[in-house]
Amino acid sequence: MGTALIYDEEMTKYKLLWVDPACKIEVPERLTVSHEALVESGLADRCVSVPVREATEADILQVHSEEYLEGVKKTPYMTLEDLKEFTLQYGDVYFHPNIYHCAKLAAGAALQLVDSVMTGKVRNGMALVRPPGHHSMRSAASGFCVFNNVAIAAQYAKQKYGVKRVLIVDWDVHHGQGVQHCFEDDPSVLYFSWHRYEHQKFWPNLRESDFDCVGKEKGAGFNVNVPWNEVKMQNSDYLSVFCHLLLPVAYEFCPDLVLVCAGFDSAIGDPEGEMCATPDIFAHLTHLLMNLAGGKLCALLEGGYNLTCLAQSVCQTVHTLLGDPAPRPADLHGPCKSALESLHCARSAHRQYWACLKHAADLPTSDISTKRIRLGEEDEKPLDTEEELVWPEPPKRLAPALRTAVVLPGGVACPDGCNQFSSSEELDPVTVNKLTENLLKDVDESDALSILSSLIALVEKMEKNEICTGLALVQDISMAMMCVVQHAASAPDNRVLVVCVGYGEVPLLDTINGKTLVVHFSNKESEKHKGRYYIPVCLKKGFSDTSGFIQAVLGLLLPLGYEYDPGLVLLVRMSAGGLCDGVWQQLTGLLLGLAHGHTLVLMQDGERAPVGPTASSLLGDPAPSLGPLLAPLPEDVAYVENLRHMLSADWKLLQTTGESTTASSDINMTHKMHA
Ligand code: X5A
Ligand code: ZN
Repeated sequence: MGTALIYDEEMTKYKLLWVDPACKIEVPERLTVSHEALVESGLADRCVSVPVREATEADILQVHSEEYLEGVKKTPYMTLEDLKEFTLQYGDVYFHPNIYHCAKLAAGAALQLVDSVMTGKVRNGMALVRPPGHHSMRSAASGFCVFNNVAIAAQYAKQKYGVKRVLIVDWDVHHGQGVQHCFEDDPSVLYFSWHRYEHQKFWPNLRESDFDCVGKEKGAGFNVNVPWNEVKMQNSDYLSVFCHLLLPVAYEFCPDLVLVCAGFDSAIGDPEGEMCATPDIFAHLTHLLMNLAGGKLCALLEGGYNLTCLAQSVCQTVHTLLGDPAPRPADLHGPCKSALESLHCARSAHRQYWACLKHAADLPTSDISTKRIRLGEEDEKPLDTEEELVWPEPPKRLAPALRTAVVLPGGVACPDGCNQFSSSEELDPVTVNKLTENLLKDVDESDALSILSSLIALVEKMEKNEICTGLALVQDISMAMMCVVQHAASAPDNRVLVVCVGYGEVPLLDTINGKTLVVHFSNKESEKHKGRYYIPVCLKKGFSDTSGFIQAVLGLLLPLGYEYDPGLVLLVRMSAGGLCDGVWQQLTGLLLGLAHGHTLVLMQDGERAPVGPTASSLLGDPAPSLGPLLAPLPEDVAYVENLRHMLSADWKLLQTTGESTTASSDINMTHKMHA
C-alpha cells in the first residue's frame, strides 16, 4: 500500500500581474521548489504518481454558489483591468486568465487523491496544488484561494463513498474560515484549525476564528479553533495542542477519512506566520494522524511562503506518509504561556461536547473578553526588521535496511515482512559475565543466555540504525526487561522509555539517574508514583476500557514520551488480559513516533496470539480504527486529569492550563538530586 503524489506543472502557470504587497508572496515557485525537493530527495520516485483532473461544475457546486462559479468562469476572458476589478470585491487574492483552470485542477487533484485513497489504490497521499483552498467561501474568493479544495473533497468523499465522518486538520497558520463556514452545522465533518489570531488583529480578523466558536446546531462541538495570540509558537506548543486537544477529540470522533489542510506557513521563517516550529515537526504531526481512519489520510497543500522551509516541510510530510521513521524532535519543553492559555480556553470551550474533555479546567478567569475589544486601538507595531532566520536543515531520514526483526522461540512462525533474528556474533565475555552474575543466577543458563544475547545484539543493531523495530517472545519477561534496559542505558547519553502494559510486577529498574522512564499501565489500586521516572497509571478497568486507556495514552504517555525524548522505546506486554488487538496496535503505532522509530516489543512467550498484530504495527501498518469511543469511565478521566496535573510540575508537556502547579517534591525525592 503506497503513497500517492499528485502534482501538475500546469498549476504553476498563473501569477500576480500587478503590484499588490498582500499577494506578492503567493508565487509559482512555491510549487516548483516543493516538487523539485521531492524529486531530488528520491521521495517522488517512491510515491505512486497520480494525475490531476479538473473538478466538474457539479463537484464545485457542492460547496460554492452558482453565481460565484459563473463569475469565476468569466475570468479567463477578462482584460487586465477587468481582472483587477473583479479581484477588488474580495480580500487578499488575485485573479489571472489561467487561474480558473488551475483552481479546477487544484480541486480535482483533491478529488483524485480521495479516489486513490478510498478505493485502496494507495494508503495515503499528498497533493501539491495552487491555488490553495481553505479561505475560499461559498460565494467569495479569499486569501489566495478560489475554490475550497478541502471542502469539495470532504463533500465528495461523503457522497461518493458514503464516508460517515471526515476529520479536517488545518495546520496552516491561517484560519480556514471557508471550511469552518461550510461545515459549521454539520456533525459529520470535524474541523480543527490553529491559527495566528492575536486577539483578532491578524488576518482575516474574524471574531468567529476564536476558541468559543464551536459550531452551530447539530454541528456544535465539531468545530475546534485554537487561536494563537502571540507569534513565535514552537514545536512544543504544536505538540501540546495535538496531545491535549486534537488527538483526544479525533479519537473520540473516529473519522473514516482524514483530510489535512497542509499549509506550511506555520513553520519557522515564514513571513506570514512568524512562528518558530521547525520543518521536522510536520513529520510528527503527520505521524500522529496516521493511525486514525485506518491510515486513510490525504494532505492538500495550502500556504507556505518561505520557499526553503516549505520544501523541507513538504519532504518531512511525505517521508512520514511513506512510513520512514520521524527524526527525534529537538529540545522540547513546556508550551509557552500564551499557547497554554489558548489550549486552556479551547479545551474548556469543548468540554461539554467531548467526553475526553469532561474534566478540563474552567475557563481562565483572566480578562479574555476585554482583550477582544482591544482591536482597533492600534498599539505601535515594531518596525519590520526583516531578519533572516536560520534553522538547521532537517537531518536526512534514512530508513534502516531492515525494518522489523523478531526473536521467536522455535515453533512460532516468523510473521510476513519480518526477519527472524539471532545473534551471529558471540557476546563479548564481559557482557556474558555481567549477565550470568547479575541475572542468571538460578535459571537454566544456556537457553536464557542465547535469547538474551540475541536481544542485546538486536538492541545494538537498533542503536546503529541498522534495524528499526524489534519483537521478542521471552520466557522470563522481567529478566529480558532488565537485561535490555541495563544494556541500552549503559550507553552514554541514551535514554530508554519503558512502557509496561499488564498486571504483572515491573522489576526494579534503575529509575534514579533518569536514564530510564517507566510508565506502567495497570488496574492496580492507585499505586503511588515513585520519583520522577516511575509512573504507574492505574485505570479502574486497566485497559479493558478502550476509551480510558486510549485517552491516557494520548494525554499522558505521548507528552511524557516526547518530553523525555528516548533513544529506545521498550514496550512490554505483561499478562494483559482484556487488552484488545486494536488498542494495542494504536499504542504501538503511536509510540513509533518516538526514538526515531526504534521500538522493541517484549511479550510473554505464553501469549502468542498478538504476535501477528504486533508485527504488523511494527512494520508501520496503520492500526485499525477503534470505532467512535464511548465515554471513558468518569473516574478514569478524572484520574488521568489529576495525574497529569500532579506530574506537570516535573513534565511541562503535561500542562494544559497556564495556572502554576506546585512541584511534586513531596512524593518525589529523587528528581531534586538530578534537576
Ligand atoms: C492559503 C494561505 C494566506 C492569505 C494571507 C492573506 N492564504 N494576507 O495561506
Ligand atoms: Zn496560510
